[in-house]
Order: sequence, then structure tokens, then C-alpha cells
Amino acid sequence: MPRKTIQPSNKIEYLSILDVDGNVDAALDPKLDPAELHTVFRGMLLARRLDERLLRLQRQGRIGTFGPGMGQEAASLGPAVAMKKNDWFVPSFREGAAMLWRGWPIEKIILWWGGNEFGAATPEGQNDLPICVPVSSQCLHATGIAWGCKYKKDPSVTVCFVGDGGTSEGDFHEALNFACSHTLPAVFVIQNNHWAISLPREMQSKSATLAQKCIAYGCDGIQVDGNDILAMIVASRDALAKARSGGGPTLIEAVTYRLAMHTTADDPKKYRTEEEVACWLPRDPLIRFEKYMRAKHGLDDAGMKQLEEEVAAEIQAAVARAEAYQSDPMDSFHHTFAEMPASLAAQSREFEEYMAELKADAAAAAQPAAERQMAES
Ligand SMILES: Cc1ncc(C[n+]2csc(CCOP(=O)(O)OP(=O)(O)O)c2C)c(N)n1
Ligand SMILES: [Mg+2]
Repeated sequence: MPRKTIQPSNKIEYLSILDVDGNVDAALDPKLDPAELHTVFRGMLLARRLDERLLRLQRQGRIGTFGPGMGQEAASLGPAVAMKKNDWFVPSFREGAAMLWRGWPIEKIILWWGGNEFGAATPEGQNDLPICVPVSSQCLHATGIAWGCKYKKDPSVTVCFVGDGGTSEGDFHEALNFACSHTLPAVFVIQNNHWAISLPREMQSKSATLAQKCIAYGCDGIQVDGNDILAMIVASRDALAKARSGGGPTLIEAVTYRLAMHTTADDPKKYRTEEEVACWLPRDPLIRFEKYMRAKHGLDDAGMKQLEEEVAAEIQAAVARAEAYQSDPMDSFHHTFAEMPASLAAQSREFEEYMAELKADAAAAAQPAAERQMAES
């Protein structure tokens, strides 16, 4: 009747391929196609510049509250690069880089942060869910999709993103437990950016790594340098291949850092030190990737200037399209019920009358004074 250690037998690996100076570990180099690497670099640059533009638009009162993904571009872009078009993408709210890679028009992203529901409508033909704000609720949607795919023998793998804070939610546990128990084709990517608004990672969980939570669920897990685009692509490719071949889920913990504020409604100086942020700046995934592209793949000042100009023009055109988008306020009644309940139908009619009155008032105000006097006499 011994007392002995029987579990866990797993060991959690850590993967990093590109160091902070942009040097690649030769033994781990996935030797990606240079043309693809250029496209990925452009994708990361586009995401960063879009974030910067969205911050300015918010400060100018041209969009609503915005949550930047600055510093986390490799963590969200890596899995997207590894995915096939028909795989299911289930984001949280800090995966702008992956959304752009998946083909979301930039104006939709701008409209979403501007509070326009049109921005949440997935473009035709994309197996993507929209941005999800209720923390971790998307994990259950992901498990449901993966279960549906397995049931229908659809070869798509579902890739779900969640934050470090999200791992404390019941939804995360239920989703992982079910997905692993049923060996579903899913990959869960934790973006451990060290903060859940003002709550630090150390207070989120006593686990030494978030990846090791996989042990309890009975799936593989790996901790990855989330600011290293190559490591994120490699870990995601492995996890996707395993899921696609019937091996079940993988939990990837991407260790990254939120360089900006939680959202534009937050002041991070109230709860974290400037030294901490300064320590993460050299590990910025974009700077590291640029160094690597310059050293190994012929990126130079002229190439960089051209990319910056292209990306700026693309964003500028999208801002113009987003701001020219005419939405119909009646739309707010149209996308919740297939058949509108009587109470909502009454509100809809009342709102329609109100809008008609506003229109009539505006037309009257636009009428020249003389004409108005004639009409009144
Ligand atoms: C269910 C739920 N509870 C609370 C919130 C408010 N809230 C929004 S983001 C956030 C923190 C999320 O932290 P994390 O999962 O680490 O993601 P991050 O913001 O760092 O990307 C909280 C508590 C919410 N949106 N949904
Ligand atoms: Mg977080």
C-alpha cells in the first residue's frame, strides 16, 4: 500500500526561436518562405499602425472606447498565419493583427470600435466569430464549434483566444474540460499579457505557468515566447496539425505584454510602474521581427519606407470608408429576433415615427424663410 507520486508526468516546454536582437536559433529555425515572411511582417506593421491610428481617432472623439493590442501582435498573428482559411477563428478583443490577416476589412474594425454593429458582421465566406468582450465566453463558443466540426466530419480546426484573466473564468474551465474529454479539434491560445486590467498575472493564479493547466484537462500544453513570431507560428502549426489528425486540443500560453493601456478608459500608470513597461520595450515583437528581416531577408530603409507608406495609405482609405458609412438607426431593431415580439415591434414603430418627425423638422428648418412665410400666410 505505497504512497507514491503517480502524476503529473507531463513536462511543460518553453519555446523561443528569435531573440531580442533578431537572431534566430539555427536548430529551431522553421525556415519559412521569405515571401511569406515579408507578408507576415507587413501584416504585423499594419496591425501596429492601425492601433496607433485608432488611439488617435479615439482621442479625437471619432470612435468609442478602444482596447489596443500593441505589443501582442506576434501572439495573435502567429496562430492566424498557421491556420487554414476554413479553420474557425474565435477571438477575444485584442486580436486585431489576426483579424487583419484573416481578411477583415479595416473599416469594419474601425466601425466596431465606433460602436457600429456592422463592424461585428463577419465578412461572407470567413469562418470567423466577431470580437467578443464578455471575458472567456468565446471559449464555450469555440468548443461548441469544434464539437460541431467533429460531429460533421468537417476537417476545420477551431482556434480560440483568451486572456490570462480569462483563464480564471468558469467558462474557460468548462470549455477546456469538454474539448479535451471529447478530443475535439481545437487550439486554445492564452494571451498572457501579464495584466487583466489592473490585476497582475501573479494574482490571477498560483500556477507557475498557465500552460500547465493542460495537465488537469488531459491535453498537451506549451509556453511560448509570445513576442516571437517564429515561435508562435511553429507552436501553432504543431498544435493545428495535432488537432487536425484527431489528437485533440492543445493549450498554448503566449507570454507577451500589453504595452499600452487596457482600454482608452484606463490609466495604467495607476497600477504598474514605468520601469516594468520599459523592461518590455526591447522585447517588442515588431522591433524584433524588423531586426530579423533586415539581417536575414533583405529588408532595408527603402523597403521599410515603402511599406510604411503603403500601410498608411491603406489605413487612411479605410478611415474614410468607415466615416462615410451611412448606418440606418432602424437596424438596431433587426438582428436579434427572427420574429419581433409585440413590445419591440411597438417600440420600432414609435422610433420610426420619431425619426420621420425629425426628418420633417430638419426639412422645415432648411426651407428659406420667405418660402416658409408664404406657406404660413
Ligand atoms: C464576464 C466579464 N467580466 C468582466 C468584464 C470586464 N473586463 C473586460 S476586460 C477584463 C480583463 C480581461 O483580462 P484578460 O483576460 O487578461 O484580457 P486582456 O484585457 O489582458 O487582453 C475585464 C475584467 C467583462 N468584459 N466580461
Ligand atoms: Mg491579460
